[in-house]
Amino acid sequence: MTEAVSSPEGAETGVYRAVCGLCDGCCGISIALENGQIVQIEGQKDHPISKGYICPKGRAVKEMVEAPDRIRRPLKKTGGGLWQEVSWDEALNLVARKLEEIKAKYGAEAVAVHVGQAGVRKESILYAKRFYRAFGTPNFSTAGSHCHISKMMANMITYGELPVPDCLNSRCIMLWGYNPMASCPPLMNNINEAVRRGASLIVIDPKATLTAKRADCHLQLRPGTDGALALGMLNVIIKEGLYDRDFVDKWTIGFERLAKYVADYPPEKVERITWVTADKIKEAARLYAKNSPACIYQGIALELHTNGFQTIRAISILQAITGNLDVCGGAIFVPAAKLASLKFKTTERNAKPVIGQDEFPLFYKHTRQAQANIYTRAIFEGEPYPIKGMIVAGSNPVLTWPNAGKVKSALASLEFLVVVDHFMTETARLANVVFPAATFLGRSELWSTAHSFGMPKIGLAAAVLQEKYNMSDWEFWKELAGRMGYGEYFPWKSEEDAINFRLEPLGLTVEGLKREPFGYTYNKWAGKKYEREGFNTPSGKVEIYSEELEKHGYDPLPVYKEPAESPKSVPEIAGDYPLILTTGARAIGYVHSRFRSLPSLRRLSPEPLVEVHKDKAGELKIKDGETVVVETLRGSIEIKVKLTDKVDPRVIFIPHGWNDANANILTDNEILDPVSGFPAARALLARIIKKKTCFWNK
Ligand SMILES: Nc1nc2c(c(=O)[nH]1)N[C@H]1C(S)=C(S)[C@@H](COP(=O)(O)OP(=O)(O)OC[C@H]3O[C@@H](n4cnc5c(=O)[nH]c(N)nc54)[C@H](O)[C@@H]3O)O[C@H]1N2
Ligand SMILES: Nc1nc2c(c(=O)[nH]1)N[C@H]1C(S)=C(S)[C@@H](COP(=O)(O)OP(=O)(O)OC[C@H]3O[C@@H](n4cnc5c(=O)[nH]c(N)nc54)[C@H](O)[C@@H]3O)O[C@H]1N2
Ligand code: SF4
Ligand SMILES: [Mo]
Repeated sequence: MTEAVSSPEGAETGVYRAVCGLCDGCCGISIALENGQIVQIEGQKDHPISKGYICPKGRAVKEMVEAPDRIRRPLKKTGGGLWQEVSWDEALNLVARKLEEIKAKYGAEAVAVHVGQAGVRKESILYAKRFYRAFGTPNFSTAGSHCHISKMMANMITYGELPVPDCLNSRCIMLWGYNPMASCPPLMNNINEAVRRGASLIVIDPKATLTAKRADCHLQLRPGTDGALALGMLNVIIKEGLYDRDFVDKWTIGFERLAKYVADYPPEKVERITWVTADKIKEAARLYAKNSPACIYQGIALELHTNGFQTIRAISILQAITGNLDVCGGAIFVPAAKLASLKFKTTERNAKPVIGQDEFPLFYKHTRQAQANIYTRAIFEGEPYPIKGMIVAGSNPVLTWPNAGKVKSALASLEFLVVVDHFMTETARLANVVFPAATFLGRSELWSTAHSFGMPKIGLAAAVLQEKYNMSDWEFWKELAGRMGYGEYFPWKSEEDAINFRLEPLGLTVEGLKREPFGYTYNKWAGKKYEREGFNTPSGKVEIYSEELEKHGYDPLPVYKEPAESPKSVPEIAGDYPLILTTGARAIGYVHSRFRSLPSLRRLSPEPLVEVHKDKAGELKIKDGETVVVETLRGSIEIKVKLTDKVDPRVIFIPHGWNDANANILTDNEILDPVSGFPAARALLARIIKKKTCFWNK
């Protein structure tokens, strides 16, 4: 391919630089267009982070853009339940009218706006926020209801920052419930490089993944017992004096109380809880504590538990007391870019509480968002008041939210549902109106490597394609707002106009950023920020003991509680549901529920499979490839068996995002993490039943 340029500037033939928006990897891709059609895609070899790499999803971008099943026109459901193509104007006017009707009848709070994983960290979410504020509902939620925020809250409450692991300068890297080989391959490349340079690798994962096989130390624990494991490691580190005394004395509060608490978690006891041998626990604790600087990646597997928040606190404290905060090679506090806010203050505030505000006050305090996992309660029981309408943009709740059976019937029962997506998803099928969104190649937005790679850089991913029939999410929110009389809140003429406004405090412009294809370094990391400013907590120190938690009725120390569903917490249920189920470990070819219809990606993982240990399969008399029924207290799915020796015989693994075998039929939205409201997607009780075969099939 010839040299890529940064943006098409009206031309539709040429080679253009784009930034892949499908995961946090921010890979640089070169896209060759001929008359507006993609003819070739490849990684940019000169890109400083991705260095020419793109994963199978990046290579499938052409398939995604041109997918025959992509929606190209707004669709309206007719009285007979059939879909009718309508103009953008008609669809937007219809939605504006219906939303006004609901507002007049029940109040603005009866409409919830949800932006899913495809919209978070994108610029267009800022427009979605302006829309919900202008409309007057307090109920705005994001994928943060089940992703990232629990970790963010645990770190913020403990030391006022969400640090980023600085793996390239680290001597010991711990991947805790995190598998970047599938979830962020460019980051795995950096980790591999650090390991080549001599860093030790510790992996904490109930599965012997390929990443785990590369580790110096793999702790194959029982799902959901990470908190106990962290306490066991703290026990060893404190008992053996392997922590940083100066740091602890000067910069922490509550260490003595922690020491007393973890004294009750010796490795031998933790072995009985976690199934990891006491020797392995000691080995990992020593390896980590004696090889500073060391860093810990806190994966989503830690968040998706009923005890996830406190587990992450325990791990955060582990990295604090070993002196690894804000040091090169440790957990660094990366400065955020000072961009102008697109937030506007409304003069009228809706007096109704946000859904989840009373139950999860700290989640609300840290996000100002609704907790989407309990929308079903508002829809079915009118608690605390009814939700009657919803706009869902960039999410597929029927496949991704906990207790999906209930979610599906809740969404189906709404008076009005609007979905903005590329495809007719299982959620879109329930909608009254579906809008065809442009892909990330059809819009302009900022990207940053601050939160993923710890590099304080921002850059511009300029629109590369003109997707004739699809509006970008930005335009959708602006156009809808315009029709509802909120045009004044959307004064920017274009996405780039709004981005220019955002960039002003940095003295940057869209045009300027187009000349910085690898991003602009907006700040320098200086290290040990706390020595200059203290920690951003009420005490100015690392709050091992948190009065803020205590004030809200939560445990002030990072206590371990069994998962709500476990053989130890509910043995009476475990009698009938003896297996431990973990769902949703990432596959490299898919993003959650996306891409099942793209041939090159489908080939990589053609069907959903439940992974079962060979011995357990023998005991249950089930064979490889056999279709079985997996059941939990919520419901059951049919799914094919894959035999493996990579998991413990007591544990089974099911991927999420498949309509054919929806893992979230099995998950729960009743018992949630008490602090964050996160669901327990990674530790539930289940059973496998042999499918009854009709006698003539035998
Ligand atoms: N290809 C791809 N990449 C993605 C995504 C995607 O859908 N597809 N999604 C993106 C998003 S939104 C997120 S949040 C990230 C998540 O990315 P990661 O944080 O890497 O999460 P997973 O790969 O889902 O899970 C990591 C590991 O957790 C293990 N695990 C399961 N249960 C437990 C447990 O109880 N304890 C521990 N310690 N480990 C457990 C699994 O075996 C798995 O190997 O990925 C992002 N990147
Ligand atoms: N059982 C189980 N459930 C889980 C998880 C798990 O590990 N286990 N993980 C959870 C996590 S971490 C997350 S983040 C959530 C994610 O859950 P969701 O937020 O529902 O994410 P997706 O399934 O990726 O749905 C994104 C939708 O947006 C569409 N889309 C893609 N790009 C765009 C765009 O530019 N604009 C618009 N409007 N639409 C677009 C896609 O076609 C897709 O239908 O799932 C959660 N659910
Ligand atoms: S790793 Fe794949 S999905 Fe992630 S940014 Fe790179 S090409 Fe895109
Ligand atoms: Mo996520």
